[in-house]
Amino acid sequence: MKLIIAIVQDEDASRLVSTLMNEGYGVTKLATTGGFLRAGNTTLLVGVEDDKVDGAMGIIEKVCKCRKQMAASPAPMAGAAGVYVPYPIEVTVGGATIFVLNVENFVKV
Ligand code: 2BA
Repeated sequence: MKLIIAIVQDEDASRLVSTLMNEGYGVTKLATTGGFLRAGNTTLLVGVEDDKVDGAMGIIEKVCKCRKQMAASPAPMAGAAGVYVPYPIEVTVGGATIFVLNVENFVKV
């Protein structure tokens, strides 16, 4: 068994959960925050049998879109007067950041 941890954009989360559930996957949805943008995103936990991993990954790939977002620079440039001024940068977020972990034990009591 595997545990898929998928970090996705909030805009894709609802459709992704519905699609996974409709296809018979169990899903837990967590409200999370990205460290770089400090903006909300969604993390899904999906426990799956080994032969279902590809199916789940295919759904995640199909549903989750890349989007461009503007962000303040993490390390501001020095301004002319010696004041640090953050400058905007464009980042491409998504489709999804996915980790697939081996599950040692799965118990429901
Ligand atoms: P954030 O950390 O808010 O990052 C949002 C987007 O900002 C990233 O999109 C990437 O395009 C950009 N970015 C992140 N760190 C950067 C940096 N040091 N310099 C320049 N640009 C940077 P994604 O790569 O699609 O990541 C989306 C979200 O997935 C991340 O949100 C974070 O919550 C999660 N994530 C990504 N990689 C991760 C990792 N290795 N471990 C844990 N979570 C991760």
